[in-house]
Amino acid sequence: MTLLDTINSPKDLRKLDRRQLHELAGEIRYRIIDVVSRIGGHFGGNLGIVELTLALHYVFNTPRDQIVFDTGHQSYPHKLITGRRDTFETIRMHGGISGFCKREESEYDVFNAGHASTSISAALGIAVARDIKAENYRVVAVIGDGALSGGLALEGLNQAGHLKRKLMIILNDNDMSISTNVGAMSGYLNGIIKGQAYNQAKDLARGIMDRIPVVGGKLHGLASDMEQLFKHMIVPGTLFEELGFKYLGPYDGHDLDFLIDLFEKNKDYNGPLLVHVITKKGKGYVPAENKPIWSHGVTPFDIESGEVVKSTKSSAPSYTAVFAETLIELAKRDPKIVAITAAMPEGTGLDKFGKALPERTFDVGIAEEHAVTFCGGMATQGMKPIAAIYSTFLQRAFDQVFHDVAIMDLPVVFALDRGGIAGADGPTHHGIYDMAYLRIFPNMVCMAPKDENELRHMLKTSFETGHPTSIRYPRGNGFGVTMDAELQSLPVGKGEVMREGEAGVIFAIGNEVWPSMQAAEILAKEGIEVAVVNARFIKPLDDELITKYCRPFARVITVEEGSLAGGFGSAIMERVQHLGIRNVDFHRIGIPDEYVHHGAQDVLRAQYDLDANGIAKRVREFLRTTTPMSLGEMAEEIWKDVPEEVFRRMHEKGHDSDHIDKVKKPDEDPDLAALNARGATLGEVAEHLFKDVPEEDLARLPGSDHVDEVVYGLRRTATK
Ligand SMILES: Cc1ncc(C[n+]2csc(CCOP(=O)(O)OP(=O)(O)O)c2C)c(N)n1
Repeated sequence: MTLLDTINSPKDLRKLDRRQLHELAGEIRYRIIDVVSRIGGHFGGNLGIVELTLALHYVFNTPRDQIVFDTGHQSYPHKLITGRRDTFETIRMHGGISGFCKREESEYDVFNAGHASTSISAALGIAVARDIKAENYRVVAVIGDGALSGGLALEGLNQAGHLKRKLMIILNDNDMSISTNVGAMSGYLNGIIKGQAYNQAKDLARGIMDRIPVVGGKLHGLASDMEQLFKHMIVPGTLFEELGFKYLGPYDGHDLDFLIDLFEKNKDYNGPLLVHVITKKGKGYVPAENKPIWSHGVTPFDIESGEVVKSTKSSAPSYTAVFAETLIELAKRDPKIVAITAAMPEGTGLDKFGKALPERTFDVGIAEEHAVTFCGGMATQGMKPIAAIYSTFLQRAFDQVFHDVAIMDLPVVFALDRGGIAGADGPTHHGIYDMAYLRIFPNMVCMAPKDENELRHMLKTSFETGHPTSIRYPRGNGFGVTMDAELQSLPVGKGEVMREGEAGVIFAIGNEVWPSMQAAEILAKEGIEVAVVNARFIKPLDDELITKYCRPFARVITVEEGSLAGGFGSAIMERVQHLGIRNVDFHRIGIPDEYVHHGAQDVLRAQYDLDANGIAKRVREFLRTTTPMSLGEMAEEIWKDVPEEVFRRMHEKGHDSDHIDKVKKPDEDPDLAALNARGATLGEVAEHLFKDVPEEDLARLPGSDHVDEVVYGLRRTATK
């Protein structure tokens, strides 16, 4: 039995002595290395925060005292000692525990996260609520130096320094974001750390002066003035203190005993306190210490060698890699192209771009809002900026897309990686809202490639639209399709017919096009032929294709890896309505009104019927169980514009009553009922209704829209 096995909550932790705590730290580290090496996950940050987490839970009275972890990717040690030791092996798996803090999961998880830079604002909110309720507990925010680069964190600091509430902020500084941390704040923190040598010299000098008898005190005062001067010269400002915080640090964040004493001494400091600790990403596992960028989030690896276990999955190139290579190709030809990332060079592929064209690559830190406005500024000067930002993180910059780009119709390109279901990171990371939140802005062009080859052409096209343009593509590998050597410009707002079929039409977008094609093939084997359209564009939509396939009484299925609310399917429905086409029956496949849990992409896609089998099942059910309208309504619709006079003439000729009666009472016609039951096509229904009407009368019916429909339906049936 290990010590960790005895820790069911921080209460058990508090029973341990210091020596045992050290032992526990080792066990926690080992447990994380063991589990993450097998199932992957966030890694380096977790190894770096073991001592800090133990010291916090040891000193603070959790869960009454509230600890808010920023982003939450570094919460594994916290999870292990707050009741999730036995489920730890399920972390990030479907049905397992989350890789981030989640209130639904534990009373120790104070505030849900996944996106960075929220902890200070959330903790301040908690502290203010505490004060209003006149309660008395402690609030701690734990934030990394990377997350501190986010504007939101600075906004939180700004108010916290002003409000002066009792709030401890722990800056966990490992000099790393996912990549090396960037920006002036990062430089400032480095300056403080370098200033440590000065602090030590200062302490030494103080000690010497104190030992000089009598004049020691005076000298000390003089030294204190000198110290301020010296400090401002060597330490680059005391920013936090000037913002209203008491600043303590920098300290060694792996010195467990020291941290415990420090927190014990300062836990009741009555005001905003910033404790700056220095940690090492990957601490205690040499390959992770040596490769901190790799260690941030890992796939399974061999513990002995630290080598990544090669995946047996698709050898097709990843969308990210194709994006990066194509962008380099385009930028080499066009000196105006500049690429911007918000702290995600590796994730977006811009690390490669940065190596090829460093002077045209900008990492702005975790600052998506700034990234977008920065792009807007560049676009006003004729540059062609492309912001490569994960779909979910661009949500941060919704207003900047609107206010600093779209409303000025600036040609900024948004390359949205991780569009769709992102996988193990879960609800905070799925990129399922971008189609809904971008297509609403006038001037936007929004596209999604069906595969990695089309991504190349779309990327070229995106720089030619002259408008703000988004391309969304999924996490992971492409379909392994043949890649065209030459880049092509795609006609904006034009879709592509992939397949014809009479029973219905699937309008699919992005990575759902090929699964829709596979679904159509599954259905074809059952005798159900559906057409498939690759829409390519969410905006503008292809009116010609919509008019052709969304005829009255057509059965239209839309498929998207995105939210149904406001998404691609909604866009098609809106357009059909706008074009004045009536009586189209829709069925939309996508993400319903709920948050998608974490889990493997294929598992989640299957759950939402977004794989070939799921699409085929949904189309089959839709075609079988529905008709666009009830037969009675349909017949009424068909006959609605036929003038009374024609009815009368048909009646006089004596060959109408039967079927007109049937039309009036369709439910009494067993043949119609049978047609209804098997989900017959409009053509089949029309043929049945008209079967007794002689050719000459058909010819005499007025050429109204509805009659055209009937004739069109008859023709389609005839050509089957
Ligand atoms: C808004 C937002 N943008 C980007 C990310 C991706 N991301 C996750 S962790 C991280 C780096 C965080 O660095 P830091 O806070 O220093 O924590 P560390 O991993 O170094 O401990 C980034 C950029 C995110 N989670 N949220």
